[in-house]
Amino acid sequence: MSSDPITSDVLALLRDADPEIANLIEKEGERQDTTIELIASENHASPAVMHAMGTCLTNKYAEGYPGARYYGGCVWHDQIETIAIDRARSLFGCAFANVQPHSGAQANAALFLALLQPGDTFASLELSDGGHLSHGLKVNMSGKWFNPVHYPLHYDTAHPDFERIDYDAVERVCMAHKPKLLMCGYSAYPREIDFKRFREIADKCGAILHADIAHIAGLVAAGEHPSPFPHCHVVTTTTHKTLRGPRGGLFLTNDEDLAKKFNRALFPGTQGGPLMHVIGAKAVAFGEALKPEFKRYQQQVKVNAKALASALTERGFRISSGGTDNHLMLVDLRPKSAELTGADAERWMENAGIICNKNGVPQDPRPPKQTSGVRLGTPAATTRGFREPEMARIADWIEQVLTSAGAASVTGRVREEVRELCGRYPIWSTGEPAAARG
Ligand code: DSN
Repeated sequence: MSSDPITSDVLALLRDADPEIANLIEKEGERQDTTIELIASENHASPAVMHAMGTCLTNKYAEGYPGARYYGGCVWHDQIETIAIDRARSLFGCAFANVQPHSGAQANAALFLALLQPGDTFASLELSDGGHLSHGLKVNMSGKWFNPVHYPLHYDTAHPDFERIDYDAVERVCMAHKPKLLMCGYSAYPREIDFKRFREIADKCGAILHADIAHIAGLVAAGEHPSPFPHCHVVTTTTHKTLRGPRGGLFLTNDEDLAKKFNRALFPGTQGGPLMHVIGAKAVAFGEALKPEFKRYQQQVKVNAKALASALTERGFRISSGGTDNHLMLVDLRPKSAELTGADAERWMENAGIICNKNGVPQDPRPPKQTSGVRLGTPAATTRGFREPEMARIADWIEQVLTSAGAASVTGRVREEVRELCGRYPIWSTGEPAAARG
């Protein structure tokens, strides 16, 4: 039975209406409650955020923008969307926000439509080194209809910035290819991004600078990662990762002309009706993020990430780039065992109740479905109240499970210990995420 009061309320109704789905939602609530979530892009949204999503707002078409809709009956929707926009602007300190993107990838697709013509060149990080599929993967629209060129990390082990962005190489790539758009912001990069340096390069090669801060949005909002503003022309993000809101996307800028272009490219360019129930929940989440306890939460996310990275290093794992400045780390499993793949590690850890995803490490010789590493993040575990001692325990459990090659006797014991620890840190015990209670 889930400790989440919203899911419990909904289940009471659903059990009669649709017992089959009710049963599966109940199992998922129980899974989240009793396992440790280390997927760096996931979090536990508050009951208030989840509640806003499960309301009558879902029933309404509100194509257009506040005050300029294509449907009647939008009076309350206009107010809700305007509040969401105003809170997003305050949170990120910028002049314009569009809260309608259904996801980060949708926001990026609209950005391409707004700023580029088919065949135009843009620059982004080598995707296998931490980029995102919407940053130029061959099978994605961004890679099929546009011309991505990629910049590297430092790959020389002797270099002091080993596995960090090679800014000189970014400049070389950009000066050679003159991209219209220069993208920074990543899915698996554990270090701070130097937005100022990126802007210098963008100005030199004549590119528009775009930051995709999907992963670090919560840290940025809390002042725990440097802001992309005033350096970046345009910013996209998701709202459900470190930002701890509903699943969705967001666009931000200080440039009125670019804001207008993006608005048209999103609607009617790439999306129809906005998900008003999600926009209501975004407003609630942005309100939560404006509170002082959100900063304390983000500080603890970083402290926990550093603690987990150190504890894993002490136990013989290699952390890509030697550590982390943000909420995530890439764990290279090879120093522990040459045979161990990320796919095996993900499966064995899940058997023990520790959830993560396999992830390539920079220059990984193994294919994406195997990988030599796993990506771990602390946003969700921090939400439920875990601190440094729990990070050390998690590192112990990971080592025990992986050195036993997933032996049933070890994973079974660890599964029970994980369940016991999670029982002492229920995600939703008082109606607020544990860490928000201060
Ligand atoms: N799929 C997300 C992640 O896990 O990083 C990025 O959108």
